[in-house]
Amino acid sequence: MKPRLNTLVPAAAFALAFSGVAQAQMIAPTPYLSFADSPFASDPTTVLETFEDGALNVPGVTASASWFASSPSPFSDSVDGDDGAVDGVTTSGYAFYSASSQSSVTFTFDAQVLGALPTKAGLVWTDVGNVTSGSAGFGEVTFTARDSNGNIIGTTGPTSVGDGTANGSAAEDRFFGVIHAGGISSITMTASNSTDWEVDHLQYAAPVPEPESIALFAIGGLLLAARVARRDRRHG
Ligand SMILES: [Ca+2]
Ligand SMILES: [Ca+2]
Ligand SMILES: [Ca+2]
Repeated sequence: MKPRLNTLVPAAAFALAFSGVAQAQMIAPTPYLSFADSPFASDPTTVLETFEDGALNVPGVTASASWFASSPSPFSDSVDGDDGAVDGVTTSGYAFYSASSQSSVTFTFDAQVLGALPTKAGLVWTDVGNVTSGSAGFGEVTFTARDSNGNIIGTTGPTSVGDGTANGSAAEDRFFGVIHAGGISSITMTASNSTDWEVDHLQYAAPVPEPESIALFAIGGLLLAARVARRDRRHG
């Protein structure tokens, strides 16, 4: 029997309308000295990568090539609190470094591993050193989030960042984030004038969907399809 395409299309339209209800909320850059400064700190499902074990290894996320966790050094610029003290000292922690070659970093989330795409995601910009234009130690960064189809759902910036020094410093550090109920497949930070910069505190939350909301969603789609099928029988 031929599938009744005309009954399936309205159900798909319903699903699209439903998922489109929630717009992405971009979180303006905010000062950040420890995880307590995160807008996601009060959400117990938030997963935090501090890079303090020298690797990106929290579940369900991969980074674009070449970036690596940089060891503590005078040029490493971790989130301040990662060494156990919010004291202005940032060089005894790990950050995630552009390898002197990358102007952009993308973190891609795996819905299979996480159970669902995250609905919250963010990271902290911590430093810029050498630049390709402008003044050393000052950068321009843009933060972008994408949905499950890879479409851009929001952009923050370009935002001016930096304090003029490649050495570790805390007051310049900024959190960038996004909230999107429909799911976030990736976040990207791009520096328009540098391949010598660092980020830290990648974080995301992928709450398990509530069973009743899934059931309601499915029932809604089925009811609509059934109504259209009845109408088709009457008019067909
Ligand atoms: Ca510190
Ligand atoms: Ca760190
Ligand atoms: Ca810094």
